Amino acid sequence: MTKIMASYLLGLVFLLALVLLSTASPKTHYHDFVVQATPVKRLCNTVNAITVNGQLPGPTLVVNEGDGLVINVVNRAKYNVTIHWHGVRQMRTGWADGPEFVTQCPIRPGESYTYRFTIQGQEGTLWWHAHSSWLRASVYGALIIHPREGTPYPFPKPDRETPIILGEWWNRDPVTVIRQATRTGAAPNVSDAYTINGQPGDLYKCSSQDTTIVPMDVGETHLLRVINAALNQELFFSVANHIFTVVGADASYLKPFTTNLIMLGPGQTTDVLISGDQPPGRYYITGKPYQSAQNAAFDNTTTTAVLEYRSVPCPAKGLPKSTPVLPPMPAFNDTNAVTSFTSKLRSLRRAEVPADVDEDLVFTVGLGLNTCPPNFSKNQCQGPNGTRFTASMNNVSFILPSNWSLLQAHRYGIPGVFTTDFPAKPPVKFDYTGNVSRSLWQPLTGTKLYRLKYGSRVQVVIQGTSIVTGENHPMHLHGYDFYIVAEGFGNFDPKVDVKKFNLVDPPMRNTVPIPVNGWAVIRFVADNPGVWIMHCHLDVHIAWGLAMAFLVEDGVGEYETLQAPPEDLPLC
Ligand SMILES: *[C@@H]1O[C@H](CO)[C@@H](O)[C@H](O)[C@H]1NC(C)=O
Ligand SMILES: *[C@@H]1O[C@H](CO)[C@@H](O)[C@H](O)[C@H]1NC(C)=O
Ligand SMILES: *[C@@H]1O[C@H](CO)[C@@H](O)[C@H](O)[C@H]1NC(C)=O
Ligand SMILES: *[C@@H]1O[C@H](CO)[C@@H](O)[C@H](O)[C@H]1NC(C)=O
Ligand SMILES: *[C@@H]1O[C@H](CO)[C@@H](O)[C@H](O)[C@H]1NC(C)=O
Ligand SMILES: *[C@@H]1O[C@H](CO)[C@@H](O)[C@H](O)[C@H]1NC(C)=O
Ligand SMILES: *[C@@H]1O[C@H](CO)[C@@H](O)[C@H](O)[C@H]1NC(C)=O
Ligand SMILES: *[C@@H]1O[C@H](CO)[C@@H](O)[C@H](O)[C@H]1NC(C)=O
Ligand SMILES: [Cu+2]
Repeated sequence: MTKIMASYLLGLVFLLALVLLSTASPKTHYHDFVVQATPVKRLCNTVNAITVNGQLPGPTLVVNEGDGLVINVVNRAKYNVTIHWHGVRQMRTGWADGPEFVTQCPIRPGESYTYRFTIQGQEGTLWWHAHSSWLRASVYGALIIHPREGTPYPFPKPDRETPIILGEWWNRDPVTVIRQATRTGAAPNVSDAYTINGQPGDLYKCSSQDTTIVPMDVGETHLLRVINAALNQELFFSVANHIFTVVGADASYLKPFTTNLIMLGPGQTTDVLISGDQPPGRYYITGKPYQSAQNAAFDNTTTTAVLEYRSVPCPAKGLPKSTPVLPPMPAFNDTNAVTSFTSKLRSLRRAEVPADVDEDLVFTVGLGLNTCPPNFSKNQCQGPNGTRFTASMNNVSFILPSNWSLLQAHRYGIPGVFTTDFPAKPPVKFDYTGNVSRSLWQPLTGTKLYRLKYGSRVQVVIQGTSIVTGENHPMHLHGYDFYIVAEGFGNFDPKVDVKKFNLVDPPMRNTVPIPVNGWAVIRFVADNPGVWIMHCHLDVHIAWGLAMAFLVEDGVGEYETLQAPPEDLPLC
């Protein structure tokens, strides 16, 4: 009797455990991030780089959709720092978004701040990085979001998954590099290398011993989660002899398609499947620049890792491993290759694009030149012909506040920190991508926000300009994913181009590379109250002012209202 009872009970417990497992409730992940100076050796030099927990790249965060994150950031470095969780929607938790002087004041040396947020409705690959000066050159890592337990991927489960983080390396403290540029008004020094998972690879000096090796088995399917964490460079990415099946970008699923080349702007991620269908061997994984600006200096090098089949026999003792195969790569300025890739992106599912819009905005994005101010010396004006570089959106070069963050100023009603008169349309209409008169090259400066009512349906035509030079700008919006409903070259023409809008299955992203001398149209619903910066993700352009911010008002009730600020939120 008791025996039967016991086995019955055991069965019940087993059943209960099964039920609990299959409906695993969201977890909360706790992490400590210690920001600290760490000696890092690359390219025959040792640099005291700022890292998280002494790692480069920093720790990979792995969560399931629906999970919470609590990350205590302790600043043991000599610089102010903040951390941004790139692409995380931060619904009502703007206090955890991270851009310095936008949603928080910096975490000063010796201080700490705990970021608390939840991942809701996003699956795939995102990442995190410092959002203060140029610290993100070495303060970055992957954020991987699996579906909820028991929920499959919308593609066959890969046998293996590897984050591939493309980075950019200077043989100097990158903060010194941008400070020098800010002082001189010239373009900052270009980097010394690109990296894959922190390593430059075989084509650079003193690097081949530490080249990143990505293992592969014959017959397996391998999910590469590719992230462009470079500061200032859009990058082509390919793997010799292996075709990609693209399945996601910026933590949104895509209709699968095949290609042997992808391009990522800084800030973007792309998930691709590759198959172990090649003769067992060693194949280069490569990242190299896509450079669309004319006559601009850039780091023209190629980073490599090695895809290595595990069945490749080890070479006899003392012999080197075989030289991997290099994939063919496009020219640095092959814009056609970029267009060919981006035009294939389609949301996997039918998109919920707003059919009508309440806000019909047009924002120009581009560079500019300031004439040398009278009180400046010659070495403060080392831009072209004795000018200083600048950049703007709708002719406003964005200045960050320094005594309050925008979100704190908004919350506490502090006057004098920002204005809400960011123009809805370019203040002057001109042939944006033509031969622009020099009288239009110098923008004004300001901390101007654009106010949005809660729930408003927003369309932004982001129009590139050819001022100084046309360039592909990877525009990133915080706090939102948006649909890219169309893009093209030249000046956006509503009469013609509206017909090209894809309102059925446009890709949803958080960063859109605006075609060089062209435009892109995005749509989103303003359902996340707070202050959200939109900026070019080339860090050199942020420093010049290529940014603006939206102020999204609260709606009605708790679920449409920004949460209260955390008690440990830093003050300026
Ligand atoms: C930038 O490059 C120039 C020329 O190579 C060099 O003299 C200067 O020290 C560099 N500056 C920084 C901050 O790396
Ligand atoms: C970049 O390097 C490649 C060789 O790797 C060369 O063919 C090309 O001309 C270079 N481009 C520039 C702009 O320096
Ligand atoms: C790319 O650059 C090369 C010079 O390196 C030039 O000959 C070619 O016209 C450029 N192509 C485009 C599309 O700009
Ligand atoms: C600088 O001046 C030279 C000579 O006058 C001119 O050819 C060039 O276009 C100027 N560059 C810029 C960016 O203004
Ligand atoms: C904040 O700084 C701005 C510009 O530096 C200044 O105009 C404003 O008065 C300051 N606000 C407060 C509250 O200190
Ligand atoms: C651009 O316009 C200026 C005058 O506004 C003219 O001097 C110059 O030749 C033009 N350049 C081109 C390439 O058409
Ligand atoms: C930007 O504003 C400045 C200052 O008012 C003006 O000189 C310039 O022509 C404007 N440029 C554009 C593109 O609107
Ligand atoms: C750090 O940020 C504070 C404002 O919070 C500012 O007063 C201070 O100058 C900054 N320090 C550095 C080194 O930038
Ligand atoms: Cu830019």
